[in-house]
Amino acid sequence: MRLSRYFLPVLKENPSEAQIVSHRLMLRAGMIKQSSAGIYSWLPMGFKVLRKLENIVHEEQVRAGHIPMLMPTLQSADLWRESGRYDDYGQEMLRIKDRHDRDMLYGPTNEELITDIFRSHIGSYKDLPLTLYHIQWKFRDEIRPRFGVMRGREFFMKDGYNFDLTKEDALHAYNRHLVTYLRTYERMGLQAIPMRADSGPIGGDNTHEFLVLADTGESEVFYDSAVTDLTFGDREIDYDSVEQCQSVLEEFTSKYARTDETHDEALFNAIPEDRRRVARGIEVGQIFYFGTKYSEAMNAVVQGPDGKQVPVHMGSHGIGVSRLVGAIIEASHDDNGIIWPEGVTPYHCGIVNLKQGDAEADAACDALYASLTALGLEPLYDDRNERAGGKFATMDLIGLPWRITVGPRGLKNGVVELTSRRTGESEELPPEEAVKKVAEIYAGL
Ligand code: 5CA
Repeated sequence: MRLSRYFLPVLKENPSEAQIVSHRLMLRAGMIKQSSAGIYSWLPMGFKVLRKLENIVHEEQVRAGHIPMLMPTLQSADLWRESGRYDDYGQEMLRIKDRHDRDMLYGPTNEELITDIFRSHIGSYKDLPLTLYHIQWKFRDEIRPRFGVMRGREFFMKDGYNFDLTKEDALHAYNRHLVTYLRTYERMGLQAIPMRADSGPIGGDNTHEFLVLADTGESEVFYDSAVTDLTFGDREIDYDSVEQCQSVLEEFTSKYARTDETHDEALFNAIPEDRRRVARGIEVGQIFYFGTKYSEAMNAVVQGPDGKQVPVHMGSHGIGVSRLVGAIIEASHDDNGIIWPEGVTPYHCGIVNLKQGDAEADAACDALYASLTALGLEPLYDDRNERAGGKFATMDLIGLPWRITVGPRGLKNGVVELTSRRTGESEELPPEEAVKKVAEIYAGL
C-alpha cells in the first residue's frame, strides 16, 4: 500500500476523551472512529488488524477440529424465553420490536440460538462430539462503555459451543479450548493467563477467564508469579488426546491465579510471600462448562447408546476479538506509539522515502516494494511529499515492527537502513539484504 493512496487519518493531538493508552493510540493512529457511545467504525488500519486477529482465531479453532459457521446478530426473543434468560439478562440486552410487534434482540451471546440449531438437526449420540463456532458482532448495552474498544457496546467476539454425550467428553472439550486459547494468544504476542473466575449470566461452575496483565485492566487479579513463567511455545498437541489436553490444563491452572470474584485469601496466603502478586488484568476470553443448563431448558436431547434420550452436555467459549486489539496495544507500545507484534501487524514493513521525487530514491523504493510484495509480504510505503521527521513520527505512531529507510546518501553507498520499531536499532545493508532479512523474520508466521 502506498500511503499517498491510503486512508490513514492520523491525529496530531491527543484526543481528550481517551483515558487509556490503547484508546488514545487507536484514535491517533486512525484505526477507529467513535460513532456513538461504545460503538465504533473500524477505519482501514484498524480493520486490517481486526481481520488479522480474526484469522488467527479461525486457524487455531479449525486446527482443533472446531467448525466455523455464522449466526445472525438479531435474534428472536422466543428462544430466550425458553431458556429463561430473556428476563434474567436485564438491561444489558438491547431489545427491539419488528414491524409485526414481535420481540427481537441484538444478540449478546448465542447459547440459545446454537442450541436451537442443534436440537433441530441432531438426535443421536453418533453425531457427537460436535463443536461449532462463529465470529460475529455482539451487542451489550453496557452501563459504562469506556476505554474505546475495550468495553464497547458493539464488539466482535468469537463464541464456540461444544455438544457432548457425557460430562467427561464435555470436560475434554473444555480442556481442548483452553489449549487453543493459549496458542491463539501467544500467536498474537500476548501472555494471557487462565484464571479461575465467576460464570455470571452464562452459568455453570467450571470457568476460566484469560487475563492479560496490564495496569489499565478492569479486573483485579491475584496470582502466584510462577504462572508467568509458563509458555505453550511450539509444542505439538493431539487435540483428540484426553491425556494431553488434560495435562496442559493442569500445567496452566494448578498454580494460584484468580480474579477478585473467586479470590480466596487463605489459599493466596499459602503461596510463598515473594511470589504473591496483586495486579490488574484485561479479560480477553472466557471458557465455560455448564452441563445441561440449556439443553434441559430447551429440550436438546440425543439418543444415547442404550436407546435412552439424554440432554447433551455443553460449554461455551468466547474470545473478545475487538477487545484484543486494545489489549495488544496496552501490552506493546512506547511513548511514540504502537509496537505491533509481528504476528498481528497490519503491514509487515514500512518503507520511508527520505527524498520523494529524487529519481534514484523513488526507483529504489519502488524496487523494495516490488520485492517485498513478490515474497508475499505487505509493505506500507510512505511516498508522500513530507519531511523526514513527519514520516518517522507517523511510522512510529502506527507501529509497524520494521522500517526500511531509503535516502540518496545511503544509496550512493549501495545501502538502505533497516530499523526495528521495538529496539530502535538500525543497520545499514544493501536493499536486497534488507528484503531477505524482513522475509526471514516473517517466515513461518
Ligand atoms: N457465551 C460466552 C462464551 S462464548 C460469553 O459470552 N462469554 S463472555 O461474556 O465472557 O464474553 C467473551 C469475551 O468477550 C470476554 O472474555 C471479553 O474478552 C469479550 N467482551 C465481553 N464484553 C465485552 C465488551 N463490552 N466489549 C468488548 N469485549 C467484550
